[in-house]
Amino acid sequence: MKKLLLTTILILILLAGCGAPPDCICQCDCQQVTPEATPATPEAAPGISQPAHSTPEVWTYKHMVVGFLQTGSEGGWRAANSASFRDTAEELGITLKFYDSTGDLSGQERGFRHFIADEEVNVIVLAALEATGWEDALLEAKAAGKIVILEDRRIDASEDLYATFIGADFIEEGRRAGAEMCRLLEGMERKNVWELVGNVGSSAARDRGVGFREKAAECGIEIIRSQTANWSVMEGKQLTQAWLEESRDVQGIFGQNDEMALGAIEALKEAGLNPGVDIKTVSVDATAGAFEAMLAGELNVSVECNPLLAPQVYEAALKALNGEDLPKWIPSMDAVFRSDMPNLQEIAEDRPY
Ligand code: GYE
Repeated sequence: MKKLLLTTILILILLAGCGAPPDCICQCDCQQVTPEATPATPEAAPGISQPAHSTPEVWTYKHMVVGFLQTGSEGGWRAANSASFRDTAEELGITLKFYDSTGDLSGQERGFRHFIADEEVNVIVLAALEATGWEDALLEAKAAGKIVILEDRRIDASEDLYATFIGADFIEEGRRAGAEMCRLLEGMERKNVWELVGNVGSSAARDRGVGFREKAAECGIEIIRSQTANWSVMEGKQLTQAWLEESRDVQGIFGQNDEMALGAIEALKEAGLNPGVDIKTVSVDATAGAFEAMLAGELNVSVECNPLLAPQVYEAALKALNGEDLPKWIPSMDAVFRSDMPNLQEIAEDRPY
């Protein structure tokens, strides 16, 4: 208890002094983790890792110590996702060790191995920055008896290396965005579309692109520009400005997330164009910023990707700790929102993010 108090005070001083990343603030049982701090390596018994205290007959949320590897803090969706894990852990009395990967893949892999070595941790939750290269780390986690759950982003690894994936069908999201763009460009002679892509290598960026192209091909859409803007407003704006300098022969812009589409909208307005009218705009996430732009008529459609995944993740983790088999995919619930929906204002007011 005295050690915990000292650690908490120390972290608070550090946070106050050095402007630590804003992504993890100490709240009960939520500890900021850095890979440098190497924990003592335990004798990992076969099966589930032995926490400091003995293994309970029946696991409850109070026994759960979750090592969570977040991608970083790249916008509204990510902030809502991080808050979902912190707030739900607090509600359920789960100990959450939060690792902010700050967009750095090698740091995320180090953080993952940090949690494998941490004897207290019995569940590792991963939002993978990139889809490939996780087999070895997953094998090590399995050997150490850790339950591994993927949230938000899929990875290219054999399903028996993790308990389950909880998140959206990104290909389906891409199809929905494509179908909406087809509807918006219906009857138009030219259907040139620019695509603002998420971070290269992520399943979200790869799969949304696949789904969008599937639908685009059905209605004669030409994707004449496609490049990463790393999920960011600024890069979305800069890329659109650069493309506008080359040509204005574009009828639609697809932002693989709200932030990049909002950046494109700013660029269109500064170029004297009318986003949502002259050029149709479609995005994915449906965060508060997207609703604002839809209510202003500048964004035509946002395909929802629900960030509030923590309750499903913790529920699945508890089942896994108690030896229950889980389906390999637990889908999140999503919808599609359009600027011409009559009750859009009401919906926007009720949204938690
Ligand atoms: O669309 C984007 C975030 O993985 C679903 O990552 C997530 C994506 C989301 O940066 O806004």
